[in-house]
Amino acid sequence: MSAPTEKLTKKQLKADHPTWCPGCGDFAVLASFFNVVQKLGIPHEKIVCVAGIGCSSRFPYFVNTHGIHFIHGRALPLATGISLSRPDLHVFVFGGDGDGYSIGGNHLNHAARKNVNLSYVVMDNQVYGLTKNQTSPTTPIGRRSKTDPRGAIDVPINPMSQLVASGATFIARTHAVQVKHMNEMFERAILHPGFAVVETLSECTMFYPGAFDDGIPRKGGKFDLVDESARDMTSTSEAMALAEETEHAPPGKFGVYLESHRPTKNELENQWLIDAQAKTADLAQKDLLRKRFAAMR
Ligand SMILES: Cc1ncc(C[n+]2csc(CCOP(=O)(O)OP(=O)(O)O)c2C)c(N)n1
Ligand code: SF4
Ligand SMILES: [Mg+2]
Repeated sequence: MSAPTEKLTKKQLKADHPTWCPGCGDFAVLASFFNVVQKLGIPHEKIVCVAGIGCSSRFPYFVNTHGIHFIHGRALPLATGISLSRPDLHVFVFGGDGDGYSIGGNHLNHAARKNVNLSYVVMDNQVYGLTKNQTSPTTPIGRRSKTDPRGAIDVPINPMSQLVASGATFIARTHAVQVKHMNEMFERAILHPGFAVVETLSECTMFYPGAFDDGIPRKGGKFDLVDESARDMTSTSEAMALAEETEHAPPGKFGVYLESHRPTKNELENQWLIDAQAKTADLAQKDLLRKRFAAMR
């Protein structure tokens, strides 16, 4: 991580007042982002926030950083380009379960397998909030919505097993009411070199109130943590077993499921550039590209 140029304050980081409904879980995610970015002293000018479309994806409006509110489901390919072309920046992607697991699901697989260096927070409320209550890919069977008035009939995806299968190198799960835990997960994701995802249960108080009460002890639920000391944190098979346990015994486990290391796409591309420049009398990167395109004609 690059050295801070000045100590960042919350006042500097805040932008428009969030337009989310009262009590929406996304407020806590925003507060956590402010805390962690301040704590880590990331230089203000080095932060980029990218999002797709959805209530959660309005995030870039509420932070005073470089940012783009992009196309539904397409935040990851755009963020990949930013990360690869400006490896000095800290690239954050924010979005919802619909944006990330439905319309953007295939991009998620590819950004993960490429191990692009960025941090991705999925604010999963198990519903399409912005468009006012449709079934999402994580909506449980039986839940009624505008698209399933008699209750959802499709088996929901398991975000954790999908992320493990896709090749993401850092995968964590947290709950927006567990602020300390969420801060810790975000901090570890930011410090992870590679593709880091934090699946964050964030309640839609307007359309799906109480969805995550079973993970809130003061409401009679349990907040059961992953025991990292008893696990091989680099093992995809152990992470997959944990993901299955979470699917079959809600609310499941919270914490880091997988923390593994392999070269990032950023590092591999950079090495390719260094090798190519060594063979071409240190041609500038843009001239290398021009040469390549000319050869393809
Ligand atoms: C290509 C395209 N298809 C559909 C939509 C309509 N749309 C906007 S947001 C959204 C779903 C949002 O759900 P989610 O990503 O879970 O975010 P939330 O609002 O719940 O935070 C949909 C279907 C759109 N904007 N663009
Ligand atoms: S509709 Fe739901 S997700 Fe959207 S701002 Fe309101 S509470 Fe939050
Ligand atoms: Mg949603």
